[in-house]
Amino acid sequence: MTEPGTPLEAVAARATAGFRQRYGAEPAGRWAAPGRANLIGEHTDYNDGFVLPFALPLGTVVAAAPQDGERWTVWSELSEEPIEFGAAEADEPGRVTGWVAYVAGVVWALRAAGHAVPGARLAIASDVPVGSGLSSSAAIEAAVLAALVDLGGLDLPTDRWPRLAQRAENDYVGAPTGIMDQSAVIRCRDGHALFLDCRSEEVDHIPFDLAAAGLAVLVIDSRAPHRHADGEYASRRKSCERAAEQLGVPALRDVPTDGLDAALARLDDDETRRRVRHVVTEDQRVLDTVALLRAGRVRDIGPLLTASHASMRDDFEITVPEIDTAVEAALTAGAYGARMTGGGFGGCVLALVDASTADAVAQAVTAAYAARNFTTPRTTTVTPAPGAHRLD
Ligand code: GAF
Repeated sequence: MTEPGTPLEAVAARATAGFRQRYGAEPAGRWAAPGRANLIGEHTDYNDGFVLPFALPLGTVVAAAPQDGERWTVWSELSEEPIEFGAAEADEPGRVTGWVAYVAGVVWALRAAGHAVPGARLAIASDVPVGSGLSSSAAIEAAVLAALVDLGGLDLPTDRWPRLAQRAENDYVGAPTGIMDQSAVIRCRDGHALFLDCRSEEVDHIPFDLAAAGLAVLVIDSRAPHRHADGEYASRRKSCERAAEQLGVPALRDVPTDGLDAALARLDDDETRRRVRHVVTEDQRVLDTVALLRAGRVRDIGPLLTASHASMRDDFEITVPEIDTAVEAALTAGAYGARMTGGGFGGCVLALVDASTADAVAQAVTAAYAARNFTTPRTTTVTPAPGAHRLD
């Protein structure tokens, strides 16, 4: 099993070194944003429902300094040379592509909201793995947003950041995602999970003290290749929106759990019924998980996590064999609960385990993968970390 993430200082040191090397100057400051895992509440955010993510001790750090004019120069560990774009490219969604689009998207969203975004040089380092479903893109958006807001002295309270970062992703990059990831990487607190009502954007910070309960959350990176994830995500979202329309409600969040059977009876195809059942039951599982955590019954959330996984596998149909194998192996090895986290079609699994058994569970998953000739998974334990913040 690998150790929990690189300390943020090490990532920050890489961002600073990159800044000095590429720009021959000192950064004016450094801003960090974490990756996230979602404890429970999947594909509920764009249905105006509930989610319960927590920030990971894996971070993205932006070292930045202002530069004259409306120009943004960006280097990251993903690129050899810095990439530059100006206001014309930033103002036209889709013009900047690849990973820099997340940066250009933030500039665009700020400008579209009427803010005078300062020109800047940025150097980005990250240990949030790309393509593992841990929100590496939201981490870039949030760290860049934090840097630009500070450098420009913009009047923009943090509770408005998630919508701006989401706009960057929806309208500039073109991914129709919900509000969860940006909210998580911006609003999470150390030692807590973030209970977010995705309609009102009200949050409650729920203590999630694993160590006190002798527990650990094991993150298993399935390393499964993403299989048409973008198209499948968009089609799930459409199908939920169509179902809400058929049921005459603003969003599936408005279908009450005790009215689920009646609602399902009004839908005319089985696939849509299963999609709706996932969303409505998942919202309820989030509420039940929050109630248990509030009562200090952390271990008892296990069955809810596993039920969430079954619902994603059977009703929402967003899991893949590597992911299901990881969940089954973790449960067989004694995990209290396990589920895929994130959008699906690959990515990571979370398993709630006794801290003393984390290694054994990780080994059992690795053995199950070997037996099926899957690429060896990466495993690590994590604890809830803080959201985006300025380092210095
Ligand atoms: C992805 C999206 F970005 C989120 O908005 C959310 O819908 C999630 O998938 C599924 O819960 O991470």
